[in-house]
Amino acid sequence: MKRILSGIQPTADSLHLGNYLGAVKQWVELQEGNDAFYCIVDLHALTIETDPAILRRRTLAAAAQLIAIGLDPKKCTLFVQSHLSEHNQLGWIFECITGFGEASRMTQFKDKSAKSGSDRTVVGLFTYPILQAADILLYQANSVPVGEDQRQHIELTRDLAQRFNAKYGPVFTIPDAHIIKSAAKINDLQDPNSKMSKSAASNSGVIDILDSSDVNAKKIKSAVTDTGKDVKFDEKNKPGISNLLTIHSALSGKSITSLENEFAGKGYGDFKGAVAEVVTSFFAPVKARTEELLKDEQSLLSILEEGSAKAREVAAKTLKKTYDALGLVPGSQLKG
Ligand code: ATP
Ligand code: LTN
Repeated sequence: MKRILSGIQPTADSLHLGNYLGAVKQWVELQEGNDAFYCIVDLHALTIETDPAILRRRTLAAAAQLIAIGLDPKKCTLFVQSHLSEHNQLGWIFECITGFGEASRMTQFKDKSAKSGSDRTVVGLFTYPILQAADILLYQANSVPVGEDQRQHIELTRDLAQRFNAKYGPVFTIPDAHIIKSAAKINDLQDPNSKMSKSAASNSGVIDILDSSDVNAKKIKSAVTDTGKDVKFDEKNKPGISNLLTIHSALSGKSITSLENEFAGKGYGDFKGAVAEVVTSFFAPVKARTEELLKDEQSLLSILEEGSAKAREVAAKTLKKTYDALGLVPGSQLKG
């Protein structure tokens, strides 16, 4: 069986359509026939200053949404990163084999730190991809389902694993990024040349899973489109319509060509109405199930607790192998 690992940050109250189509949809598919581990990366979320009550709420809300959308805790291991100290322990080891220049070249770090300025950028944002590498390599993952924006971080993870193995022996599996080309980057509805993002300056182009159907339908109907009136996929000249075609196709399962044919001769208005219908009919039941799950916090916590126990079995083994390979003298904690 292939080992799968991926993670999501609890940095917003709701997941958005980009998170779902770029990553979580693949998580749901990959829990069948694979040994899948999915992690709510709350330690990564600390790189953004958050009120403690809000972080706690978002962590539980992320778990509830992932289950509501299709993750089945009987088929996959769903857990919380901070429950396992192994993530930080392995993270430190990789910090010691990552070049400063190498980490400085990460575009996500460059973009995010440029936005806040160096005085307000925390060191955790700089080491963020190294902790991410530890998340992945601890579980000996073969495949990591993520959106396009994470490709460079997975490349770094592969480089670090290869570097470690070459120097200290074959401890780590080299993972592949699992990126579905057709949905790897869902764009903002108001700014169809930028990725839909939790940290977007304005929420008006972001489809949140937990927003009401009315709000989401309104956002889709006021999505920025292009001059002209043909519903045609052309990312360069028609980024807005192309983004909506991608969204419809990924949710309905209809091909882009069949959608172009279906809407030939009809205006943008009809097409946007159809996209709104596909999106809202998909997310309305997810919202209802999430609200139901959040009513029973105890059950959610015990699902996460069980997930963490299963994760620990794998993580502890890898950490022990790593320490041994490095020549760290075993203490009683790691003798196992
Ligand atoms: P931010 O943009 O604020 O950094 P985010 O919205 O990217 O946050 P994450 O928790 O960092 O959210 O991402 C979770 C997963 O969703 C990752 O695999 C990421 O690649 C994917 N993802 C996020 N946004 C998009 C998008 N617009 N299109 C496709 N995939 C996306
Ligand atoms: N950086 C990722 C979140 C993340 C992750 C991981 C993804 C943290 N650890 C391990 C895949 C595997 C992001 O989505 N921004």
